[in-house]
Amino acid sequence: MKKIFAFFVIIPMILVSCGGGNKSTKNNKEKERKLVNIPEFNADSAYFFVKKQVDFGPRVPGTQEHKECANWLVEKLNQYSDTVIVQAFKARTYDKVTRNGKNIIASFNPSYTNRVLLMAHWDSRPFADHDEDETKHNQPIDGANDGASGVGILLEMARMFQNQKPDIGIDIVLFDLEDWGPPSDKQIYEDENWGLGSQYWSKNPHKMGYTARYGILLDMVGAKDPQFLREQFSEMYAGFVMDMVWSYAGELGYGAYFLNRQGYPLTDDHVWVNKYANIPSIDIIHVDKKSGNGSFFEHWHTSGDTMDKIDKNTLKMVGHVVSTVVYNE
Ligand code: AHN
Ligand code: ZN
Repeated sequence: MKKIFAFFVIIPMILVSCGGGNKSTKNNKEKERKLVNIPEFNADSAYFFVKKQVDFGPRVPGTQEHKECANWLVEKLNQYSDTVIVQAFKARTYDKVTRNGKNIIASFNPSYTNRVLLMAHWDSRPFADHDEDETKHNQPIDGANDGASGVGILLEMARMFQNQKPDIGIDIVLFDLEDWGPPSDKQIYEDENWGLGSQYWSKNPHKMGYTARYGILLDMVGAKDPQFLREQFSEMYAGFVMDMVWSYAGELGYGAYFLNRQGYPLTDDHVWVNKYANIPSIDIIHVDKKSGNGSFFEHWHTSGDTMDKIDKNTLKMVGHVVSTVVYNE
């Protein structure tokens, strides 16, 4: 009886440990090794980069604050990356005024063909048209979350890449003139009035024939307890990127923020990158049904989008997820 027991219990155990079980351990180890080896994303540093932008004042195209911030962004990116290209362009806003913009592109391993694109917008909105105080509707916003948060995370990632080069090519593109869409009370909404810098870059990339395997856009990624839903255009154009990023987020323990729920379709910079540059790209963007504006984070396009709304834990989480994606390539 004992011998029979040994045959039925021990033999299958040996088979399992020599077969499939072994293989999955090896895969896990390989995965773990990379996950462990990635440098830690420094949220204090990212926070400082967000604050530095906000301290210039609203980065409204055409202003001195905008110019000074551009100079600083170029200086930092020159310090961290292999090449920086400033792409100056002209674009017509909804009010039929032609304005000057600057897209800022920093590249790592510029000769590699295997590339990933990381994006954010660095301009801030000229009007707080969603403020409950109407007298503020014509004032520009600080855009601590709407703009500066994504840029701050990408600057910190650039600093990481300098310390530890990823095995792939990376391009960080900071778009200008994202946020000069018409004020909401004008009721002349058109998708084409948003994302003027990304429309320009997507039709005229900084390098002829430029492409990347996929892109990730960060927009409003710094407020406390964010809700990142599976935005619909991202799902449509770049489902595999969505699946990959959301599954890393889940694995890293952030499933309560990177929700596996369908979000609205949102016209943001990634739409133009998908449409015109044909690079499958997703948008990580904070949407919140509870907010007064019905969709985005609470202080969206108000005078309240200030530094005190920025939470280091959120910067840390998003930086951790995106850097994990990049270093596992
Ligand atoms: C919409 O209002 C649908 N898109 C604007 C995207 C945006 C503005 N992101 C930040 N500011
Ligand atoms: Zn905005």
